Amino acid sequence: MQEQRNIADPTVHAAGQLLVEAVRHAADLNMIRADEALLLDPQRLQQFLETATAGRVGRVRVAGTLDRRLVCIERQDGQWTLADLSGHPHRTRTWPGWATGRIDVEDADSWLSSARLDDQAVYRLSRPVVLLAALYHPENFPLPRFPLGISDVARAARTTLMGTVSMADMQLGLTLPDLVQLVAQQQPDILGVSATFGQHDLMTELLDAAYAMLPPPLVIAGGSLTARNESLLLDRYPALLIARGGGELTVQDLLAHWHGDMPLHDVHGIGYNGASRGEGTLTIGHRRRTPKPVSREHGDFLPELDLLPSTFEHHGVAQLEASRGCTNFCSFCPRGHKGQWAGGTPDDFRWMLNEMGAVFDRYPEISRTLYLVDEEFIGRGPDAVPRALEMADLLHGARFQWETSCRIDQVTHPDKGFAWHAERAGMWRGLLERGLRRCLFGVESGVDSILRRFNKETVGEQNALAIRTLSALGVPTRYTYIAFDHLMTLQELEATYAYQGRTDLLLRPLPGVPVEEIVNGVRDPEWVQAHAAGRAFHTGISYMLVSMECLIGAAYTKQVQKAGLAGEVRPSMGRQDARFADWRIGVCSRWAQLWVDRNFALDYTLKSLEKILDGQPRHRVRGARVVLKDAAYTVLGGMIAAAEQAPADPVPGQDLVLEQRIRTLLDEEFGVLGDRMAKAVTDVAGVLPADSARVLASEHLRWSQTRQWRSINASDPCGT
Ligand code: B12
Ligand code: SF4
Repeated sequence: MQEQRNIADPTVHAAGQLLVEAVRHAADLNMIRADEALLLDPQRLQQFLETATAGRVGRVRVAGTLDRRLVCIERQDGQWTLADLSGHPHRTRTWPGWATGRIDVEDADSWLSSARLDDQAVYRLSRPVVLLAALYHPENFPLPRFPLGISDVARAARTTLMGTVSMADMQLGLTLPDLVQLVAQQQPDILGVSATFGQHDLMTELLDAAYAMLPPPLVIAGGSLTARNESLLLDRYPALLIARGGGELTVQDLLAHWHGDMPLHDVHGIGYNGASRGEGTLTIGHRRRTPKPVSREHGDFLPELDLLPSTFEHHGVAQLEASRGCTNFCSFCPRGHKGQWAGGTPDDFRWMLNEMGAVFDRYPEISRTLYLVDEEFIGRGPDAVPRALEMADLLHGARFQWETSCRIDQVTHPDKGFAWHAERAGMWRGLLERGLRRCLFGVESGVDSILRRFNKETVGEQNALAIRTLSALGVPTRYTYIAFDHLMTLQELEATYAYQGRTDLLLRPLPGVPVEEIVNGVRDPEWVQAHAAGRAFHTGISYMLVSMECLIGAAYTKQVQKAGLAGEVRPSMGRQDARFADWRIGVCSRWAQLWVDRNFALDYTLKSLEKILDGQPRHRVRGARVVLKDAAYTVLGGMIAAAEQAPADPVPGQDLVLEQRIRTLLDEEFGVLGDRMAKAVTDVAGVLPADSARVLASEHLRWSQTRQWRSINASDPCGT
């Protein structure tokens, strides 16, 4: 891994000045200082330098990662000027193996030096031309998020100093026809496509266009969706490569492969249609998979920031990972793609937070919040607590608020004693003091038999203690909860309803109370009663009435298949349809989804407003969302009561009776909700800024005028 710059190093912010010096060294020219944003994007920087030095120098190349940008300018005397914009001496760079004997730096003790580059070196700095594209359906998720997947892959590619890497993200105003046109214009040697759930249609349209080109680029597809529908894609596109896990080492290997340094079967983490031994051409039917890299084998998992300014210009949010993978194997969460937990080291983050902070500084209207999309922020091991606190210190020191996710067993654990719990409670307070704005916990159930089926490795009582502890500590939380699953019994659904209705879980925040008292108190019914918030647990659940999704490759999906309940595979969504073991729960789940879908856009609008507001307006918006949650809980109770009256064994015609009963129930409840919501929206509108009030009013109008129960294909229980 490359030596990182030190945050305290005065040269960190001086890259622009170093660039001026580099141009003076190469062309004896006093160039105006480049806009700092250019330093984020090597391609634009290269174009800027070519224009600024036109006629006075030969070729210009910009390579390397954001923390070690390498500017190469060919001088008129045939030598090159090499400038490392980090200000660190060239000898401290981890030069790729291919550079040995091809790049000869005269003064390796300086950041700025003359050098001899042979033709092969110049070729390697220029090719392959790599275009990384991220797909997106704006109609489903209006809020853009900084595209970490392609940005991480770009960083890994740039460490090799091979080729040029540019990125295109459909979240940032690019339509699919625009993207197809970009590919046609740019004619990349390698096209990398990143796709997540629901983007299969976009993927095939883009791949059809790419493979229609003559010659077609080498195409590699990665991301959560392709990990699920690998074989479908390989059937349709014989030459396609699928990145089956973290794409960092894969892309580095692929660049080496493109230059003939390694055979395809040595490229880590890909699935492809290989030729049989002795055959020279691609033959369908010889599916190959190469070993996946172990976590962090490639180095860190940090992004390039080319697209961060544009993300902000499109009112998007900044994302980063402080760890990767998870410590558990829940049965519904396929792990093959995301892998085992590996924590980033705080040292990796110093300079990155500094760079991100500098971009935030240019967009003062954007809330200085980082979304750490970790699956499990805290992780395991004896240093878990100090590491988490150190990470938080860094974030706080860089003036960020932040949100993240982790498992509930980071708060309470049945195998651990008082001291462990007190340390953890102290840690949560410490994280709050260091800018933690909210943390998501995937509770998923409070019923032990369901938790066992989900392989959550938690129990209902543990969840209860954790919810009490977190609320007493004042940690803003989001809890996810899977209300319906295909294998559940009606008794389990009843127990689910009871758990969600418990009023002894959410406690009042107790800022002055010592953590030791809280740890003991949450286990003492009298203490709990004295400090209860007086709200049912369901008011703290992010998305009510959620049903299990059987993701392709998940252990739960295999259980469903074994029970003979599996239906059609939907590769475009990365999942498989399934029936419910108890038909009555199936009817409830379907109508619950219709309820969710009918309220989705209004709830999403409220949620988005909540994200950008503070103080009283945020509080009122929250209140309006609770009105929706209360109604959902009433609906759940009504549906269960209706299901209880239907026979357990399907009797012809009974399904229609139950359907009708539930439909009537939902219609009635929606009528009641209409009045409550109108009042809540008026309440909220009074404290909202004018443009937000307009958005809410128009969404509320649309919602109140919708007359149908219709399903849409968008849900957001990822909770991010
Ligand atoms: C943000 C997010 C979302 C956003 C996505 C919107 C957006 N514009 O980004 C929203 C909220 C919409 C969302 C929705 C869903 N999500 Co989501 N989401 C995430 C989250 C939190 C972060 C994604 C991310 O940026 N990851 C970090 C980057 C670096 O990882 P990456 O994208 O996978 O990229 C790496 C590799 O995939 C690969 N790669 C990716 N692209 C490419 C391209 C090339 C060319 C190459 C070589 C490699 C490559 O290399 C990258 C670097 O290693 C992840 C959790 C996580 N930490 O991944 C969950 C996660 C991906 N989501 C998940 C799920 C289940 C969903 C939903 C299906 C949930 C649901 N039941 O509805 C929905 C889908 C909704 C729908 N109907 O379409 C699961 C997937 C389960 C699994 N194990 O595969 C995850 C892992 C969370 C979890 N543990 O449960 N999600
Ligand atoms: S659901 Fe959450 S806790 Fe379970 S394995 Fe997936 S990321 Fe880990």
